[in-house]
Amino acid sequence: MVIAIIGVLATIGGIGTNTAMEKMKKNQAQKDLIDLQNAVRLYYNSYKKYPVAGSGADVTVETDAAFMNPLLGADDEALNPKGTVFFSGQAAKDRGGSPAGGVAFEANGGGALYDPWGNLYSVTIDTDRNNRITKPGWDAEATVPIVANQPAIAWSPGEDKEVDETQDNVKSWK
Ligand SMILES: [Ca+2]
Ligand SMILES: [Ca+2]
Repeated sequence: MVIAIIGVLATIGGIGTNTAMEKMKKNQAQKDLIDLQNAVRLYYNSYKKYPVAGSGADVTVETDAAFMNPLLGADDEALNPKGTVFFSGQAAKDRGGSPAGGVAFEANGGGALYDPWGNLYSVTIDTDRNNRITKPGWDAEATVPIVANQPAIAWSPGEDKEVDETQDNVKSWK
């Protein structure tokens, strides 16, 4: 009887911990998204351009090392000659051999940024500079399809790693 009760309590405790853990991960992802947005804004203020090349329309990239290096202040003569740190992320943790929850730092001080579930974030940047960014197609509940007056928007596909399964996606906009 006592063992059975302990078992039940342990199960309830386990569920509670998982929910709290998941909430912490969502909060971390939300913070990363806002920090990314701010990093792009600070970069623009510093260099009067965006760290990605425009192509006539807004550009969407993932937070791989190529995109993150100039924001992290990694050695990059072309895109960040001042070496300014625009995004200061924590180091990624090792989740079963894959990085998650931070920057997988490389020797040059740069590296890819992973969300708490091991995905790269996606970022759309206002490279056509019209102060409007179209929300991604998966955000079907959006009544207003445009984000105005932001240099960038960003999102994560969430725990299920599927952007088309939207219920757990995390996004920088309302
Ligand atoms: Ca735009
Ligand atoms: Ca998802």
